[in-house]
Amino acid sequence: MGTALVYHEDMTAARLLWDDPECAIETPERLAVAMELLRQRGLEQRCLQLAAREASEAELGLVHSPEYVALVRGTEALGVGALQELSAQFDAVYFHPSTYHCARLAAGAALQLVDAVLTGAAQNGLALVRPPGHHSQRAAANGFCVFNNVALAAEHAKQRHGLRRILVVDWDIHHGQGTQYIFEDDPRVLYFSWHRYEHGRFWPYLRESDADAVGRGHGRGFTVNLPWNQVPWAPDPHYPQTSLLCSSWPRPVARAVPPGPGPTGWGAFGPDGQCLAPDSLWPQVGMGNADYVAAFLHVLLPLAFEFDPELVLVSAGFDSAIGDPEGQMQATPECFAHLTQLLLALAGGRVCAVLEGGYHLESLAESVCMTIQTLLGDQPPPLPGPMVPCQSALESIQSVRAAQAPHWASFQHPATVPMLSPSYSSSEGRLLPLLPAEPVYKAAAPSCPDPLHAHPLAPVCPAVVLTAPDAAVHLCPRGIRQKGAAPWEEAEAEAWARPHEVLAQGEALAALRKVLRLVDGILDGQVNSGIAATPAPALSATLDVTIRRSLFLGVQRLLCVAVGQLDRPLDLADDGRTLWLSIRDKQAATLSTFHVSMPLPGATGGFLSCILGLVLPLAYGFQPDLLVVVLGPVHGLQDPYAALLVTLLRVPARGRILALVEESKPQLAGILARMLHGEAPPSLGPFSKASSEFAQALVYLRGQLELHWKMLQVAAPPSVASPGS
Ligand code: Q9C
Ligand code: ZN
Repeated sequence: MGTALVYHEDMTAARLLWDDPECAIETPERLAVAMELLRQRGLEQRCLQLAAREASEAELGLVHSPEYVALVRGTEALGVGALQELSAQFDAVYFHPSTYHCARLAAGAALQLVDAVLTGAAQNGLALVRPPGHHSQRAAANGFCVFNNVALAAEHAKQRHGLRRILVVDWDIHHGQGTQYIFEDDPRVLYFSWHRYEHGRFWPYLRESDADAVGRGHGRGFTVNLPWNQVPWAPDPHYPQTSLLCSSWPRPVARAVPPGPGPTGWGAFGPDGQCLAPDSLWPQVGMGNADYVAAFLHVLLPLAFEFDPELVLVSAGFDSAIGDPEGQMQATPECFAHLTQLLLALAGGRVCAVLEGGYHLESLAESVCMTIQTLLGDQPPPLPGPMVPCQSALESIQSVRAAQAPHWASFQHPATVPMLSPSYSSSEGRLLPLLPAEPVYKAAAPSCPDPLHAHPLAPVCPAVVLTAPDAAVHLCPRGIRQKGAAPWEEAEAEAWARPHEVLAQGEALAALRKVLRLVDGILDGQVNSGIAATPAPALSATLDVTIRRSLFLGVQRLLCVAVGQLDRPLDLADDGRTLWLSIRDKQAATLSTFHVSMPLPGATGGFLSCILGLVLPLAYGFQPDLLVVVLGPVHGLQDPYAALLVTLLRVPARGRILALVEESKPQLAGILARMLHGEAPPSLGPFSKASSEFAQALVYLRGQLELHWKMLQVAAPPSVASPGS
């Protein structure tokens, strides 16, 4: 089952026939240029290519009134004067004699995509269409939209396929008010939209685009609006003095930057030639990668997992990407790879994206490629720029969480504790070493021999390393080949094992030899990820050797997520190269910025808030070169939880994962192997709320860590304009 790409060249026929600056950006080239880049990159050829069909009038009737459909049908026969006159009756709309045909193809493409995914012909897909749909209402065209393609797809999935829970994610930079109106009283469709809002001063200037519009009647809590209020002419005064991306697209090649003091030095340029320059030169205007990822981690995903959708529809507008004249945002195309991969953890991976806006041709085409490539299973490239959400974004996130709290258990816990004084104390009462003053990304200098590319990495088969031969059956799920590399020489492995008596014994040493082979294989790029099993008593020691070997080989940032009773290597330096996160039967504690301990979450809600609220924000802030995830004794995670943990961690770790498990758990190893291979995790089942102790632990850790790990923030810090308050 692959990725469907639904398209028809006829959709390039409609165009603006008179002078109208507002509509001039919605051009046929949008589709042509995106398709051309997909071809050039060899992506079209990797997809299941489907020629779009026209939606029938009956299908259009799922959402639109017969009178409105008849009105649009009538435009086929109109002359230019009459078309212009009719267009003027709507807000930001133009009709062309081919509009009816194009709009029926666009709607049909969305329906076809849903059919392909719900019948199992494809696992996921993208419909490249125009005109767009999300502003279109039951009886009105609006904002370049004629028929509401995504709303029709959702209604079709409900009525023809019997679905009861559909998530619509609208990442276009405009509010899809059309979709909101259509489903505002419908609890079967959860509609999430972020949009440029500027406190109501941005098109379409609607009161109901604000965070306090949550739906009506039975649909209360099933409309989620995240308005962006940062205004381009007022740079964020709170934005930290860090580097950020130039606000130009395409990325500039290295150029001279005036000398002067700066937190990371001057004139730093990233590997792709993006310019990392001091804040004062390019103040933040519009939202960037960190803001979008924070919105997903702290707003959309908690709700989405609590909702547990059967299908995810994406109103995939790319006017929210850098360079777009409408959005004026800063998020780079790579961000859409990350957003897409995060969504693939939902609904068994059934994700259908349908194009909406996107008016900067190059940025649009690049972002479309990122989305398709991620749907195809390739690993996202790293996100450029510092992972620090801006003040304005945090205010928006805080307000939507507050507005939705009555409707979602995920938001019903206290969000903040009073700011702690600088002398932090751990839960054990000891004084903590003060958080280092240097910015997070200091440790994030160019790193280990990682073949980092500007484009997603092609999927690489995860290696599966075994100890007991009879476990092979479970450890090699269908479709996953086992790498047949020879284990390490015994003498060499013994040298690495030396401090650990437990590794001297035959079976443990045999496992270690394979684990070391795997570490080397991941770090020299032979495999992207792998899973290894070892005898339970040898797990902590094997982990210690794994970490030492990785650091020896030059890993600059190693994230270790240790679940269960495992020991942190005693001599592990607290130098920022290793971030140790343990989840076990102990109290929450921050023993340093790079050594965090969290209790085991009992309930679904606790587990989700641990992953989304703590683990992923730390991983995004740290940007590991390698993630070692270990499930040790008494790890307490049922298989679906472990599967979700690994699936979600793949995104910030960009697939570079080494999973260690006990050899007595072949079934767990098999599930993790499938996750590393890109299979979607199973649903967690009915949602249960986190215990208040667990929620408190999370709040405590956030309070301890968010000054350093800025992606943990779910609320804006107190204003710098009023110190001492
Ligand atoms: N300067 C879509 O992206 N013009 N529609 C707003 C503000 C209308 C956008 C003018 C923009 C419609 C699908
Ligand atoms: Zn838009």
